[in-house]
Amino acid sequence: MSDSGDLWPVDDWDETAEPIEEVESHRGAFGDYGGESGGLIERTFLEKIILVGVTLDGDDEETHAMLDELALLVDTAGADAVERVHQRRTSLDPATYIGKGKVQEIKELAEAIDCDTVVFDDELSPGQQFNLEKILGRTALDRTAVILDIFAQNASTLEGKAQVELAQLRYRLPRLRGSGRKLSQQGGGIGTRGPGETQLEVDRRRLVRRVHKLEADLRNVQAHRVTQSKQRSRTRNRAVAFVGYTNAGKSSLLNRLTDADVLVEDRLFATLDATTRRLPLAGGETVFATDTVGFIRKLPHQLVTAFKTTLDVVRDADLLIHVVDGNGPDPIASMDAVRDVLAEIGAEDVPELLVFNKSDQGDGALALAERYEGSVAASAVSGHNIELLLETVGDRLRSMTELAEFLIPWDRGDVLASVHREGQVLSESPEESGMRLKARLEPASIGALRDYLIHHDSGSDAPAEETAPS
Ligand SMILES: Nc1nc2c(ncn2[C@@H]2O[C@H](COP(=O)(O)OP(=O)(O)OP(=O)(O)O)[C@@H](O)[C@H]2O)c(=O)[nH]1
Ligand SMILES: [Mg+2]
Repeated sequence: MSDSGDLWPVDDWDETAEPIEEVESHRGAFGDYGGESGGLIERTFLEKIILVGVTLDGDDEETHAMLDELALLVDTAGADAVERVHQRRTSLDPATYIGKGKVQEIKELAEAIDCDTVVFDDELSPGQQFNLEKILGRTALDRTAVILDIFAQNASTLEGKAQVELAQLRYRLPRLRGSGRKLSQQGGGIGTRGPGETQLEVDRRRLVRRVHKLEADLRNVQAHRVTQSKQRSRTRNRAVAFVGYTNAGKSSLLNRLTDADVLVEDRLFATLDATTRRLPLAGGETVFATDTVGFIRKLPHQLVTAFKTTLDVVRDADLLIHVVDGNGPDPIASMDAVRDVLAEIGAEDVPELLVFNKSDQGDGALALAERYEGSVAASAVSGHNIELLLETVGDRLRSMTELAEFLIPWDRGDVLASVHREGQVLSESPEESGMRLKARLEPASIGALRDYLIHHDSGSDAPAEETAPS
């Protein structure tokens, strides 16, 4: 076994260090990071994977639940999780994540069962990954790499592909050094042996250039979106966004409500691209409803930032329909994970309507709906409570606005335009001194227009907010 003296120094990327010897070979291609836009996993055979989880201060049960989920991720990525290794520690080893003795144990296990790759449930630092691969003699990956791989497989549109590639590159760049010679050959078809430092520098420069190109492309997409949403706000249709844990049933609900025909699959991260449809509500008004990418615990930060353009629609929504699998393994933990990501993208203040989906599958969804006031238990598959859901969405949106009546002088076309822009105009009648109109507006907009206000009905029919579980 190598002692830690041979390992990559943690947090110390010595540019002049000798290129490492290639690790003894293994079949696994799971960790080969693909080409410039490819996935991370070679699927010419079903790779055998060992999963590794560490319990720090939580309980073991939580770690095992995370490992269950990791096994599902590995399965979705197209490999086979055959063994699990679990360790309790008071802190993570900065050089090898788990203890060195445990690493040795995993190496022996991997040899015994002829496993190709070891996947760790937390993001490994580049140094940890390098050291683990060196000791284990096989690919060491983390949860982030597996999630990135699934995203790469599922990306279909140009924007989705660009976002995933950007996330992958941001993940790869700091690791180029750590994987040394091996990666500089595989990083995109250079293909010659023994490239050493110079080749690494070439690779790195090439990847950085590519990152800049993708960032610029995505900025263009975003600029286009902003123009579109400005056009939309002129007609002022309100917008709701479906958010939630992956596989909760967001796309199924959008399909059920709008004939959206979005791909629904019993697989993680089936949806990557946002799809927007008109959703007619019970009261006759129409809102825009957008289906979005699913979230997961420990969602890679690289993905959250790369998907910024897609996720802007969440931050800008008037209401989030937070879909929870009411019969999933740990609905509360998944809700917390979703809220963490919402906070990360700056959407924590957007009002949220909780929907406990899959009520056809068991009592979980109904029990949760009782516990969270204002929430709805429903089923996208059986149609249970779909009408109630539509009504609740309408009520929640209306509760955010108030009815007001204005008289706007003829010479204030700008004010008239701003009422149209900011609210929903219900009626307009021309009078001698100006235009009289009734509109629904948010209280702040009404405040700004108070000089022209002739009647204001602030009696709000707002339903109670969700309350925390008792
Ligand atoms: N029994 C039951 N299954 C459902 C329900 N809603 C969705 N599903 C199933 O759950 C799985 C995931 O559904 P999707 O609509 O793709 O879930 P999603 O939230 O869009 O998932 P991602 O896009 O992967 O994040 C599919 O197999 C659906 O058929 C429901 O109300 N009841
Ligand atoms: Mg979906």
